[in-house]
Amino acid sequence: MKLKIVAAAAIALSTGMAFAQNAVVTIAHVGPTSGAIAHLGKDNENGAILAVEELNAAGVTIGGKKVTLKLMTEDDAADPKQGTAVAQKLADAKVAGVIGHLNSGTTIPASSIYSDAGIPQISPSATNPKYTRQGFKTAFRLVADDAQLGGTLGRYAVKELKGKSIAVIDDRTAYGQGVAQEFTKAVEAAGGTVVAKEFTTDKATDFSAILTTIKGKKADVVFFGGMDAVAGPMLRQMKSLGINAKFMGGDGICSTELVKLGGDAIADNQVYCAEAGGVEGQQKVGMEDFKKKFKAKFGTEVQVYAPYVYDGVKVMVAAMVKAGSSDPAKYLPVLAATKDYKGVTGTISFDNKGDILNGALTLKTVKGGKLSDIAVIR
Ligand code: ABU
Repeated sequence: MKLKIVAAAAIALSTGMAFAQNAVVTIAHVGPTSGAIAHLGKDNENGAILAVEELNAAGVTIGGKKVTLKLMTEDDAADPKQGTAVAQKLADAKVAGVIGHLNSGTTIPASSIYSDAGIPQISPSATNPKYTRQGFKTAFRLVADDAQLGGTLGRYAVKELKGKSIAVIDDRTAYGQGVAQEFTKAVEAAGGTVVAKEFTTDKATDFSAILTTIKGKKADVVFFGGMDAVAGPMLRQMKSLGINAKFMGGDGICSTELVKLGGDAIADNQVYCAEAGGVEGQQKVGMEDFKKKFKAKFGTEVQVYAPYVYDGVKVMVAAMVKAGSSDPAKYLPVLAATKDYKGVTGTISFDNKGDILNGALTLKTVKGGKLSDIAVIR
């Protein structure tokens, strides 16, 4: 675990702000910045850094006082135990709010610690429905959930891809298992047949046994509930075993990294996935501007969820400004009442569970070595 405090001092100096005279409000970001999906954790963390820098540069006034935002960044390594240790550390530090965690497997156990401490938590990417169904007033989510993801992808597999023999693999995580179950339910409800249910882990690298079983069942669609770091090597092994099936997954594989990891094992229109959010029409302009700004600052493309982290920080700070206080007890009800906040990820309002209202999905495929949008679905 590492603790870094970034942005505030540098911004204060570069903008000439009187850092020492401003009250400091500390917000934390948590994600896996080490391990197999560190590229996703770093992507999210960079979204938070960008938001805090912009807010400090523009100047933030809360309750009539100028404040400087300080960002604490923590690594949970996508590990549930490390996730709860970090959450306890942030609760002890009395941070004003938390943006994170990235994985459902860390977000859900951490959420009870934040709830006990009264600290608002916004997850930009955890999609397991349980997160916002525990009755915690402090839990918010900026993306659609696995029921929506798995349901849409399951129907698409049967109705659009015309899958006749569908295989399902999951990585046994809270996310992977949940999204695979929702996918299976939707396939069966749409009249499709699941011919194999296999599982692996989020650290596995050899899939030859389960892929050989799937090949024997003549699957024409393979769904994987898990993350890009596992899906990439799985796609390569499918190719080397001569499996030409379509490959589907949820938001965990819908990253720019998947295209790199899969490389020439990915044929055009073979891979289908869904990001658990999406913008249409005029809102695309804001998202494109964000992506350009992000690339200019960090030198990398957005993976998936950096824009949702960016909006998470901004919507949290907007609630503090509106409440006139960064005290969680005072700004939490204002955050919960957020209505029609215009973010780069779309219009943000929360329902009474803390879920995004009218959440979207963006269905994508890989074509020409790039992720390409098929449709935004609500
Ligand atoms: N939603 C995909 C990645 C994060 C999760 O575990 O939910």
